[in-house]
Amino acid sequence: MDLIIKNGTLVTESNTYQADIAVKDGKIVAVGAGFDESGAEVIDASGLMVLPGAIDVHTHLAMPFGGTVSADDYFSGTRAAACGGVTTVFDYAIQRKGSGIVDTVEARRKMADPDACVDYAFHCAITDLDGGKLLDEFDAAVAYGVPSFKCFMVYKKEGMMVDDGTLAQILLKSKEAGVMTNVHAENPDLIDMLIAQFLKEGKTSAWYHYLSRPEYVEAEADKRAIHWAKAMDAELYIVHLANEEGVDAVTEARDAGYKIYAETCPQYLHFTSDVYKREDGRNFVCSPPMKGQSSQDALWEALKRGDISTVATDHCPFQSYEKDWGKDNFTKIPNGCAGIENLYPYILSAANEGKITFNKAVEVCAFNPARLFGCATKGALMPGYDADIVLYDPNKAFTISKDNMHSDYDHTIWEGVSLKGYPVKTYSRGKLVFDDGAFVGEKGWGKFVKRVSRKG
Ligand code: DUC
Ligand code: ZN
Ligand code: ZN
Repeated sequence: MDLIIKNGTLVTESNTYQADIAVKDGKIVAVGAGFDESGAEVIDASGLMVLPGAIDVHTHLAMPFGGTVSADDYFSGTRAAACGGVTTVFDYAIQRKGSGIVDTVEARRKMADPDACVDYAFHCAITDLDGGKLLDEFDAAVAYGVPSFKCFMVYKKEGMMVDDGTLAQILLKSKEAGVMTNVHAENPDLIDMLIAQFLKEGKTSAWYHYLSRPEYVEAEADKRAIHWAKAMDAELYIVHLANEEGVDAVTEARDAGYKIYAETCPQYLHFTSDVYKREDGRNFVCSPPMKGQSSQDALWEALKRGDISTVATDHCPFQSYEKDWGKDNFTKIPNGCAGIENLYPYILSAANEGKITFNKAVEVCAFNPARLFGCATKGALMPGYDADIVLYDPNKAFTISKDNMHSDYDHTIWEGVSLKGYPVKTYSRGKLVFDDGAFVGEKGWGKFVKRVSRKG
């Protein structure tokens, strides 16, 4: 045995119990008691919770966007992930006109491989089907280990948006190929109309970012995507769901038996649109924007009932000077916020405060992401699974500051937020990568996760 974690309280998506974990060659080999300790490193986890590492299925590392590139690359982003108990990071590889799916993913994989500190995977965002040719590549992408694609229903000017016809074709082909279709759902025409109106009226503060993308802008696109998925009887995963009407539409479709899944993000669970009235409101600009209190309440309720399946971050930070480009014009603010290091601590703190159970926290941050996106050996503490393990101290108080984070950004929307409990150790395939506040991992340790398709 290489490592034995003993005397801890194991928390899975369905169970909480006392047990020891034995690790060999990066894998969990046994869960129980009375293991032979000879030659093994033995960690006493008395008073700690032992959890599967989180899986952040939504990040944008080194992403060219908004006239710049997001502040965390594959090294700093995955270093921060490790320090927040995230042991697998899913990034979005954006396909561009003229490129294939596998080529697109391989190019990003080349960037990630020498840098990643924890394991990583990609979804491919398809922006152009090349007259249908890309549909013929779905099977090859699945065989390569990428069984999930994204459609942006916005970002027309940025050349990333797909129209309804393209979305419908992708949904149909995805069903056949065992692919999960992810959508960023907002209505581009409504956004353009509202932006034009506000700029004409000289309304340029960050508050108008929210008002140009209010609840109904997101809800319309959620409902449209759900409509198409239902009509095709295809699976659909709505990323960063943030509005109440969308939650209701997802719930209704799920109640009727459709395979519709939703993700939300910690920022939507914690902040409301009021942040855009603040002097530093531009720092909170992301799309979709934070919404009103009733949407936030609906998100928590849906999370508790199981109509929101995952929590992920949409981690896409920009530096203060870049956010400042939009001080006098909200349309010039690069969209995106930090979150990769805050995901698990935030959701676990919510559990520690009694808002949800610890089992639910593990379910939405580790178990469901692994199952929905085909990580066959991740998201659970069971023999044969990767030893991606977090030790969590429920009694450790922690206040988030950019100075105790491990990203490359110079500010965070989470500054000053206090948490009850905090991870104290993270293991990635049995290797200690985070220890009591410090990153102790290794650049290049992270491996590409070859995922299995929705067909198994
Ligand atoms: N939204 C953001 O805020 N940033 C990156 C991409 C996105 O959809
Ligand atoms: Zn998005
Ligand atoms: Zn995103």
